[in-house]
Amino acid sequence: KSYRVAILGATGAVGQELLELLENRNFPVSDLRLLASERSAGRTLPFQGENLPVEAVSEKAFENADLVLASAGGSISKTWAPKAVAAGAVVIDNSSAFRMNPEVPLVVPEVNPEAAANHKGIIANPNCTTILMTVAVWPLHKVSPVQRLVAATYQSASGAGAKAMEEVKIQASAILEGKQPVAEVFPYPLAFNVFPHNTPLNEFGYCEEEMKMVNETRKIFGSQDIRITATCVRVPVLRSHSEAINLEFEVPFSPEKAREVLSQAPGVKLVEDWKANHFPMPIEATGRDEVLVGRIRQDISNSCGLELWLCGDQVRKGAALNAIQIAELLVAKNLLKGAVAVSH
Ligand code: 2RA
Repeated sequence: KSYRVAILGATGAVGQELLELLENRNFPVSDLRLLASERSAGRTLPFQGENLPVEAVSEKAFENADLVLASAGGSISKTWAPKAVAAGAVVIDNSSAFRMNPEVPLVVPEVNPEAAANHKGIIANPNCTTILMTVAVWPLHKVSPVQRLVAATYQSASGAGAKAMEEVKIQASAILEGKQPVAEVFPYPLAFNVFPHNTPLNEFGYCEEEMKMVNETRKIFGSQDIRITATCVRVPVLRSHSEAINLEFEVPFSPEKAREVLSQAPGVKLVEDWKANHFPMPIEATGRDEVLVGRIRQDISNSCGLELWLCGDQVRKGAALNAIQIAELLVAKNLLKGAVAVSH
């Protein structure tokens, strides 16, 4: 079987990664449409040795589509995802638009693949920080339920889009050349700087990015009583997020046991060279499918606490790869409506 696929937001950092992964993972595509804003229409992007045209999104574009991979922001998804579903497609949406909708499964294939079967046309891809963290924490949670989770994130510029990745390079060279202080030009100067994630704050002083980790993790784990707090920070790294995670269990969870569990966990690569003091670094996570986990150690302030450090490619496993893996799950379970049975 092969499928008619549309990528909504094809020219963005995640959209281009989706295109690359569809090709590299030999996803069974019979027809591919690249959709973006009017502004980007007319460009071409490479796929399977051809240069495919980027079209402006329209109702017509979803006709006969079996699968839509959307990564164009929440308002675009709110406008177009229901239309694509009405046209008979399944939409895997990378925006936050539908993630907390009880009708919409929020899926990390290594954690809750079974949730995908309940889709009613839309499946939501979790936020990148949530995906990376749940891939590493779920295997431990299955052994001993996590009571409390404290996350501190070190988020790459890619999370703010391709433009932000360019800006940090411009800022860095401006600083190195001694030009006008970047703080006078950019509201959130990132080169040689960090800043608390600048999404809107709630009445408790938590930003939306932090509340995504709290709320999405509870939905994915199916556990509303796990206590979670997060501090999300943007750092001058290009493409991979890092996270310091502190876990509290009901009973002690030894680092050795955690190491044994994580060394066999899907989507996880244990990176720990204690002698060389070498542990995951974002620059080593970039371009990889796995979440790199290391520096697993007893929390010395809490006998039931465990500390770990992780790095993961925000554009890949943090967004595009997770969405493609959900699509592969749908194909494997024949959950893609209207699949075109094309015999080769
Ligand atoms: C960020 N998680 O890194 C957001 C992007 N999806 O800002």
